[in-house]
Amino acid sequence: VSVMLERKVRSGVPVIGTFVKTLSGQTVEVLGQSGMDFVVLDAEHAPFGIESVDRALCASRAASLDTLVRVPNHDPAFINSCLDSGACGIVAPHIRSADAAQSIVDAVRYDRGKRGFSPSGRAGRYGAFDASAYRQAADATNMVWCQIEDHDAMDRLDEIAAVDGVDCLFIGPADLSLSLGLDGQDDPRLQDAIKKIAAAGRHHHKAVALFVPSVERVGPMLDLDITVFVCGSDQSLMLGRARSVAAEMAAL
Ligand code: 3PY
Repeated sequence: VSVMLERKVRSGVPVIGTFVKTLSGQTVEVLGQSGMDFVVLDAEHAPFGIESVDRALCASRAASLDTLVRVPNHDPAFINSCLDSGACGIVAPHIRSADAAQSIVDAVRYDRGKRGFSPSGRAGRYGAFDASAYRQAADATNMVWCQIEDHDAMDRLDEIAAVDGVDCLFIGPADLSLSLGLDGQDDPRLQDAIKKIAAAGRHHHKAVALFVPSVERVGPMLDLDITVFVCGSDQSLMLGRARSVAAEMAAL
């Protein structure tokens, strides 16, 4: 059970992480040496199943790296398995209503009475953690990040942000711009939507996160009280650096 990331996110200290799309524990171990605050295993857009999620979470535990899982859908059984294996939070894609947000909270928090309880996984230290202490610690620290990336979610920002147990509104700019019918992410209408989501987060005292392709985009977002950033992925970081090495070589 991780305490650090939940505290940082709640207190508004700016944090940065990246998506992990490669199904290898070593990738997570390497990123554990990077100084990043967290990683998100991307089971929505990379071929993670529960066994590869489990292996990656074993590596993140060894590397002391806070790790969330972006789940492919809202299936409570998959969410439960990710948390039992030691994820410190769930990133739920395409949250469009308070009901959808509530269903994720119900799948994550034991105190809602719907999540199946097992202290015998990695998160419960294989049963070595006192069961009720584990349950309380899990409820206090496991996070729910709701992705806002659909035009219909824009009409329900307040009701989604108001759901008790939602910790963070995570803006997906690529999907949101597509859903709003915009041509690209530099469209000012996307910036307006980002400002509205940030305002809903501020109003309901919820953290707001944003996917960014590079850190250059972070500065102006801090002024909107957006403090959580997911920057690229293991694969985009590797490709970017490899391309610049190749380009530097070609320029000699
Ligand atoms: C988006 O930009 O739509 C995302 O989901 C971030 O990965």
